[in-house]
Amino acid sequence: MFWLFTTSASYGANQPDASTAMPDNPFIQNPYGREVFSLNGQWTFIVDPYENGYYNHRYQPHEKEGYFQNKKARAPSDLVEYNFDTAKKISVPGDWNTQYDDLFFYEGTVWYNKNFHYDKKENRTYVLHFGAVNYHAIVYVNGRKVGVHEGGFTSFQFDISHYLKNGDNFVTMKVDNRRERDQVPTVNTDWWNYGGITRSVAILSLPKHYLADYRFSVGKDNSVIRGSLKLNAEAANNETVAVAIPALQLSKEVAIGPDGSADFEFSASPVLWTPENPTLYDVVISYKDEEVKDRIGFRTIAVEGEDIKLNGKPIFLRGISIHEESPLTQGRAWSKEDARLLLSWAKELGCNFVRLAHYPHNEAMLRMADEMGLMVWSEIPVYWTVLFDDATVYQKAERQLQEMISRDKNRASIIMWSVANETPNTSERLTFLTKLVNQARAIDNSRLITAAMDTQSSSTQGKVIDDPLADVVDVIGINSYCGWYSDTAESCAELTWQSNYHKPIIMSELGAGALQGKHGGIHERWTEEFQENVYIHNLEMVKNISALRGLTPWILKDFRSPRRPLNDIQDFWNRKGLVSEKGIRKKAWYVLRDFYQEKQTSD
Ligand code: GCB
Repeated sequence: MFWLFTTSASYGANQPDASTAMPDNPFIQNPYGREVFSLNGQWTFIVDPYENGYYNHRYQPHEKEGYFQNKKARAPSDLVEYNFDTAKKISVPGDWNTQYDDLFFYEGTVWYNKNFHYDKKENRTYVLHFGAVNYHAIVYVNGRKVGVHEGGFTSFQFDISHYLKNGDNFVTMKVDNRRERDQVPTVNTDWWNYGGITRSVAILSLPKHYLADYRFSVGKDNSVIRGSLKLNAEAANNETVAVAIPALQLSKEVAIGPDGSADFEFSASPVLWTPENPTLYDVVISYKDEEVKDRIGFRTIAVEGEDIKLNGKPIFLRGISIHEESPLTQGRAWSKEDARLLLSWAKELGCNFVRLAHYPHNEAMLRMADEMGLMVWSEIPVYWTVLFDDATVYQKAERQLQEMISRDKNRASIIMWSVANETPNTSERLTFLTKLVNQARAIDNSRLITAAMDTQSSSTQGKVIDDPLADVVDVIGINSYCGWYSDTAESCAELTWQSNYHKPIIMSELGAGALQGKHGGIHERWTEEFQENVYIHNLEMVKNISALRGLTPWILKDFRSPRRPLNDIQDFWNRKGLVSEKGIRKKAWYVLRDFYQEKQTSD
């Protein structure tokens, strides 16, 4: 058993001035299955491009006068050059770029503040939980720093029991989304660098000793359900946790070891989770006064030769790639409604699989995928050219990998973790990614590991997949834009693909750009007909890849990207969506839908 866990005591809680406190790890499993006090809604904010609220004029961090003090002028003569009470309002969750026109391109520091009243009780643990903040967050409660977090797409939390008061409180945050070379992702990506508190914020009220983490899985031959669980602290003698799966008439008192953890097992043959029948079971875990409920599916996933097997049966992954952008409003997606709509489009396309690119998506998306029956590729933003020879960058990537797996390990929908997208074929990269792959396997040996690669070479016969990373992963992802960045669409159908790895291949990207509603000839760029033609010939081409076990074309919906400035066509949208940013289908949509329909009948 491997736990991504350290007790909260080693972090901020007992060190009131924990200036470098890192978030408590792991993520408390199923935070919204606990007693939750939401901090979503209107916050106030101050844009601070010079970081005046953090540094003094000698460029030393403020100790007393920073904006985190949330100071007020008490007398008319007082000088306080900021005021959260009169500052503009901003919705949380939500990126700042799409809430104010003048922040559309803004990258830098923004301060957030929220005042709230809280009825604090004795003998409880209070944890401040964030779904995600892009990119760097420093969090203060009632003027005192509780911790920092780096990484824009993973959840984190701080034990604030010693900072929270009974009565009026405030949370202040410095959020900075500047891009830097030593970050993950690095400075250049092909997506919008939406800044802000982009996912939900809540205070979790927990017992002093609580159930921190748990994990369920089913044995290969579907005769046993295994699980493990962990308390936030060491356990006293003879302590037990009750675990039940009522629909299977299973329940058990599990004895906890002195370190606060336990393993358990039930003889059981649950109905296995599949995209056609995404069965989820209520599980109930009770420890002292706390009862945590979750909905969990059971399935196995494995690779055998060139096959991917779900519950022992070979499958073909009819997929589509998706960025975390709202189909309902502008900007980052975060809600259940966003998730439901995006995934229902994928379903209408005939998908049984989605690639959630290029970073871990919000938890609602994974829970919705569990419910709706979509298998998932989940990825960390090791994208293009992060600094592969930098040990600190490696640590950042590994931490994001751990945070992703820690949060989502109970989601049946996730069948593979991806460690990278389109990285250069160098020895530093191979060392870096091999370490990540090994780490992912050590934490979670129940899923497949993949990476999207664009390092193919050409022979006289066609394309050859030759990347040493292919030796390391379980499933090879290949990104190829035949007919868009190279070759003509017509030549793609003739292209053959060679792989000597004897592993399943997923065509993890293919596609072309089109402005929805622009029509013309099949060789006129940006028309729906051009995009449609590229799809027709690429879908012929993929039939030549004998080890092909799935595809996730690029991409479901047009998405924002600063790399796409072409006036009147792109206007800062990447136009490779099968639907426009308004949800209108382009012609290529129907080509892929027909291909998937055919595939489904022939499989
Ligand atoms: C890629 C990247 C993806 C880009 C896409 C494009 O290979 O993986 O992030 O958005 O190409 O549109 O060029």
